[in-house]
Amino acid sequence: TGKTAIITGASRGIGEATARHFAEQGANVVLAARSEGAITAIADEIGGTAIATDVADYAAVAALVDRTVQAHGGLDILVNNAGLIDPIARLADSDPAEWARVADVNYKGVYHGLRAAIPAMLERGGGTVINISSGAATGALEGWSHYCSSKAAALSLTRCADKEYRDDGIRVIGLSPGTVATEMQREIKASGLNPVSQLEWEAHIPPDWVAKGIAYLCGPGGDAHRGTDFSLKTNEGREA
Ligand code: NJP
Repeated sequence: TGKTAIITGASRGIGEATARHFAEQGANVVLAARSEGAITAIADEIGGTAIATDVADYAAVAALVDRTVQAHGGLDILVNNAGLIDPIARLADSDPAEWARVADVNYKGVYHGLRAAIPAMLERGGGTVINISSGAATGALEGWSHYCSSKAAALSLTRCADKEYRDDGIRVIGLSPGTVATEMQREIKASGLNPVSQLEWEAHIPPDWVAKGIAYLCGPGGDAHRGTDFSLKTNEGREA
């Protein structure tokens, strides 16, 4: 209650569910994504603020943090949730620009968030950064080289950042959500590759469960998981 939180990738899926849950808990919620219409509509509904942001653009992420600090007097929580997997393709079929774009969002986007938020959190005397990770960070799936390697790099950032700021009251925690019922799973299924893409919709975790996991990590429960990936599982006990 009363905390200020930025959630990236808040236009749909896990990010939207997290924005809604945080608002219900009484946080000042700042929604960031590229789809300005979508985040504005959600922000109007939940009493939050929408700031159109491409996380691949550092200047945009820095402006997002600055505007949040100006509006709310500080920043307590950053959820680096924005991510993409499309297009899924085996290495020899991949397009170099599209491959690099996934790294720009899933990996560099997390760095941009950390780089912009940490000074504001130091000013505040502490804070929590949640990086939405994946079982793919430590796994290998056909056609997912861009996604697995970008999530592995982001997990390394989680570890490094938590270590650097451990004594400054800033916690950096990863969360691997398992397979979640969002647009991303529709894209995975459409690719036709890998057993994980054959799952029925009902086998996926509802996005609001993930939102509650994120809220748990932002409270005292997160202390035990800093610098690591906290893993949610599907209701069949399967990891992503
Ligand atoms: O995906 P989806 P999820 N700048 O496609 C935004 C991870 N994860 O909710 O910009 C800013 O419904 C995009 O907004 P827009 C996954 O890797 C998932 O499932 O308007 N935002 C949208 O709001 C990701 O890190 C599963 O297009 C950008 C959001 O990202 C996180 O969970 C499993 C952006 C994507 O919404 C949320 O994914 C797992 C940019 N450049 C990890 N590019 C799963 N679903 O099963 C995209 O292990 N966005």
